[in-house]
Amino acid sequence: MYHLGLEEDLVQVVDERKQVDACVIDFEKAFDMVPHGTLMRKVEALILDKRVVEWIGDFLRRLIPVQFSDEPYLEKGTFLLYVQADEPETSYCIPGNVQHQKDYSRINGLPEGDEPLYNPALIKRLNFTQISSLFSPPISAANPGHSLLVRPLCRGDYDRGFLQLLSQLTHVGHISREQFLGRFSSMKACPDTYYVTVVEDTQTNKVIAAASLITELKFIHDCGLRGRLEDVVVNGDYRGKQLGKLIVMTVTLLAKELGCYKMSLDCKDKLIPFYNSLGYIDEPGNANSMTIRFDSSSIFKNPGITAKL
Ligand code: 16G
Repeated sequence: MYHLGLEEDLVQVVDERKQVDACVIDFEKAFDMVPHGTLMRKVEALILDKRVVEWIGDFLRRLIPVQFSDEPYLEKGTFLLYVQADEPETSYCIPGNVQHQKDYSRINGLPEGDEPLYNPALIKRLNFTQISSLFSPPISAANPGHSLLVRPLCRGDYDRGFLQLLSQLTHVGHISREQFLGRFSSMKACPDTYYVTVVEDTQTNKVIAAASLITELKFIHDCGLRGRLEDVVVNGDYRGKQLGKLIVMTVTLLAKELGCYKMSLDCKDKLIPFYNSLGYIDEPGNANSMTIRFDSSSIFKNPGITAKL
């Protein structure tokens, strides 16, 4: 097997009139969600050369090395596999490229051609059945309701009203497209840390709810992972559709899925009953959240501050 880093190499193979069949394998599904026996039975049911089937079997048993994608819009675990039917032992595995972005978006239910902040497959695998009693009528991240889509924040959400939505929560400021994209890239450059999640109304192409999970690496708790729930907001026009519960529980289940040992939040006092109803509690003797603000207007007004910071 050869790893081809350049599209030109593939073009060359085609130029040499060798047959090249292409298929996309999603590692997450292949390795983590689908029993390999079932997957192989499905592969065997396809009309493929026997050696191709054997090659995929070897591949699933990790007997064949695989190069993961370096492309910024493709998550680790998504790559393109070219299996040459007459010579499967010389099949190719290459990172996806820009041409495949549209397919990637379609497969993952993202706005066409857009880039997600994190792997959308993580949302799809969340198990809402364990919290089904919270929702009436039943909804989940996979089935949030007519024309609604729960997904990671995407670059294009600058134009889908994400910042205007956040301004219903607190001060946002005037953020240019460049600033937004720069911050998005910075978040994306911190692997496995920022999980900004949104609900989109696909009829209006507007982001109408959002919540963020931020994970924090710890030394304590056996080098554990702590989750923080931040920036929860639902567009006022969409209240009464259980979207607050939905977006909070989506990132809460995500924190659990990612192995966080706890998830915590700060909120306005009036929202305490809402978060209590979702399982968040003021732990006895451990329920304080304190703040020091560094904006010049308020820092010296905090009682008790005697030294200049
Ligand atoms: C709320 C938010 C917090 C956000 C803050 C903004 C939740 C659970 N909490 O406390 O994430 O950062 O409001 O308020 O969404 P600020 O502008 O006063 O910092």
